[in-house]
Amino acid sequence: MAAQTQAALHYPPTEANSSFLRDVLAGLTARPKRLLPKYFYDEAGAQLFEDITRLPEYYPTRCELAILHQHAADIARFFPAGSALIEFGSGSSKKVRILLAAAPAIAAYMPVDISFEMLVQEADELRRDHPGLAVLPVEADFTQPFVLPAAAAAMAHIGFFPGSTIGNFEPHEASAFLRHAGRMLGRGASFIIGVDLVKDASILNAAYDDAAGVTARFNLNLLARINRELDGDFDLASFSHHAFYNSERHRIEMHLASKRRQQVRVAGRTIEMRAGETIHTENSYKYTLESFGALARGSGWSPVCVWTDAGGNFSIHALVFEEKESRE
Ligand code: AVJ
Repeated sequence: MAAQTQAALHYPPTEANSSFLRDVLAGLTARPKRLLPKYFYDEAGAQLFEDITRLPEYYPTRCELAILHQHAADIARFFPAGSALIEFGSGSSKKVRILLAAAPAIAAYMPVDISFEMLVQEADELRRDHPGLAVLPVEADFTQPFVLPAAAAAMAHIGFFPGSTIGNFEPHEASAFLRHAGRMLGRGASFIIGVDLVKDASILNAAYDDAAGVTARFNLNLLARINRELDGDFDLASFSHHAFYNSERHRIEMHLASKRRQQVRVAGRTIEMRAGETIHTENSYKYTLESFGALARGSGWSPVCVWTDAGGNFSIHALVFEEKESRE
């Protein structure tokens, strides 16, 4: 407790910084040790992720963009005139631009992201390119409850959650997220979701452990971020990137393994690490078309359409929210 108080004095309370501190200390004192993947995306991490999307081994972004380009008109049938599109974790607006070009009757676009700078910059560019569109950015962590802008309250809502970011949730968390999103978007709302598919382990392993070592740098940047923002002293050279497909659980796991027994200081605390002990930094769940459809149905949504790329590597699902009214 005393160490926490001291840390709070060292790192005065911006709200975002204090939840980062709390989550990091909880994760590094848990067994097994873990860190949350949402913290990968500081400025350096967001840039490294951009680099990942251009790697020859990292197929998801290319496959999803191919689906969006090929089926934009078909997907846009789910966007009624005058409706509002809400994107969860927008980052760069490259993907939504493909949909907006195919759906000129959309009235509002609400990107939800934790990075305020990114939101403001992308919003300015979108307003320039779509003068008739109301661009209403929401600075929020979409893994927590948040409020949509009142300006779009009367419009029909469509959710957009590309990138297979839903794969970062445990399946039960993904289900809870879908149900909450449905209640927020409202009965009759549609949801367009990108979902990476189960495939040969060698393809998955290569996508998360690339030859150029970019994914390793992306993973290690989480320790660098802790050093920068939480007064940590992680020696990055004494950790190695481990990524592998866990076929029983249908997920890629990423870990940072300590090469030796060592002590690390973070925000005034001492963390002990055994040689070979890992910090689990990410799960990226893979679904089949059937298993994702079942997850959606179990969360109040009806799957109505699904598109895949030519190689069957990646999928985009269209869901409609049809949860029965509760009688409580
Ligand atoms: C952005 C979460 C979908 O799981 O493929 C890429 C993140 N991690 N390489 C993914 C990631 C390592 C990515 N998501």
